Amino acid sequence: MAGEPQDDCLFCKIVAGQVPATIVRETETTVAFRDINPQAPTHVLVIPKAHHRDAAALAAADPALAADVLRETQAVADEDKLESYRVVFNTGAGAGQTVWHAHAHVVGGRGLQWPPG
Ligand code: IU
Repeated sequence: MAGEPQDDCLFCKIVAGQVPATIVRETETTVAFRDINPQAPTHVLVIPKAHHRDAAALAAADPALAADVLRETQAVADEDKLESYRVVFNTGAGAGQTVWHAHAHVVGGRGLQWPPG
């Protein structure tokens, strides 16, 4: 069911404290942790604690929670003192999504090219 923890979901396990992660921020509804394979000096993932398979499903099921995630991307950028940064929601396998629990990548701390690959 949407929002319920999934046994086979790595990010649900991070939320539950069953898989270690370098957590940088936590709120009642979200967790932010450093990506295990960083693509930039700052590469943090912001996730809702509730399980939703991708950003589109999250926004459809719980717009307030989607807003919480977005607000936390700004908080992460502030914490790492980033003047500019990129927020990415890879949505679908063709866009590079590999973990099926909605997450925002906050990437910064170096120059970023556009368009992305
Ligand atoms: P993607 O947008 O679904 O491809 O992003 C998943 C990210 O999760 C990716 O950048 C991984 O490096 C990251 N990640 C992680 O931080 N910790 C893990 O244990 C695993 C993946 I598996």
